[in-house]
Amino acid sequence: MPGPTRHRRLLVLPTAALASLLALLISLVTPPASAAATLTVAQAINGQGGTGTVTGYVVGQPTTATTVLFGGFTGDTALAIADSRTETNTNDMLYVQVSSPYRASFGLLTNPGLVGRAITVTGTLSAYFSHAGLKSPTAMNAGPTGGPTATPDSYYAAATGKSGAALKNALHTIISTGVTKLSYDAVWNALKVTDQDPSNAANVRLLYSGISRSKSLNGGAGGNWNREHVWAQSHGDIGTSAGPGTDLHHLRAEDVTVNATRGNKDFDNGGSAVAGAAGNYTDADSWEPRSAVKDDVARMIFYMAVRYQGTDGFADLEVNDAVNNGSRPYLGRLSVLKQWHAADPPDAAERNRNQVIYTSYQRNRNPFIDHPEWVPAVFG
Ligand SMILES: [Ca+2]
Ligand SMILES: [Ca+2]
Repeated sequence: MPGPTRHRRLLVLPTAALASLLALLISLVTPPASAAATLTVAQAINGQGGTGTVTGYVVGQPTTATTVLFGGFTGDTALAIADSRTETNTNDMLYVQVSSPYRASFGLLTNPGLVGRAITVTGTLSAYFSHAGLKSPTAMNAGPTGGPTATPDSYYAAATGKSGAALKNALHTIISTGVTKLSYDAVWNALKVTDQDPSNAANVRLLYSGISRSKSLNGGAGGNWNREHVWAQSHGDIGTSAGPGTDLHHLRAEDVTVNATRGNKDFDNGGSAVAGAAGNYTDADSWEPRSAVKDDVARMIFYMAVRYQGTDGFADLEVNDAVNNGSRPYLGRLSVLKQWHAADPPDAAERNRNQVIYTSYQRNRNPFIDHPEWVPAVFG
């Protein structure tokens, strides 16, 4: 009785399993090009030769075999793509030649907002800049904009599945570990890269006023731009020593006069129009930025509240639902900031800025730009 039963199982059940195994083996050993499968960047690096179609994230512009620009782009002819949006090691990148038909849509000088986007490109898998590459493309397509639907990123692995205080704590650890802190003086040159005007590489784009102004006009005089602390310095006395007062995630280029008018006001709706900064409003206790950057401002404040928890020599910064916070380590108004965030998702320029700060300066990211859904998950 047991004998025949075992025999039937051997004939029936393993057949299905063997069929699955055989299909898997066929998929593994079939050459990618003939299968028309889309390759990962790692597969394309390890399988140079012939033609192929590769999907990866745009991370920068290669200039030598070992150098990739992550911001301040200088040309439209080459891209570096990787399997991770946060890749910084050139060994794990594929260099893609951008031939003339594709430069208007895929050149990084013209399209700096492509950084962080997934693209799929078909061409010859051969060396470019003496580095694993893809040349003579015959098709290039951009995938959907980044965000929560993009490939899971190892950077945020410890935050996966968490919410509330547990998520806040996990994100605090992630964005506080291994960071590089800039000097206040180094912020000048960093802003010339992070706040570069996408349509004029000689200029910075000012946050509130939206004005495009020469990078060389940094300083303290009228008509100059200077370093705006979106989390106002007096709120928690963060100052300008290396730390929250020099953190690029909330420092922005702004006109000297407009910066002084904002002062240390909390953020809220309402007030009178601000001279020299169209679309901005202010009253005695608050500042309302122009609509295009309201959401950016909100995500900067949320970043600061999570990044600074009172454990590194500075105050525990928090968001509250008040204005007139003055020198307290709070910034408001929470309910309005949440509205501004929810009304407008991160755009290409904001995602590019986050990537540049990560790759070129601080080695940390604003999680609320990468995962907008984490704002309600942390702040209710
Ligand atoms: Ca007000
Ligand atoms: Ca905090």
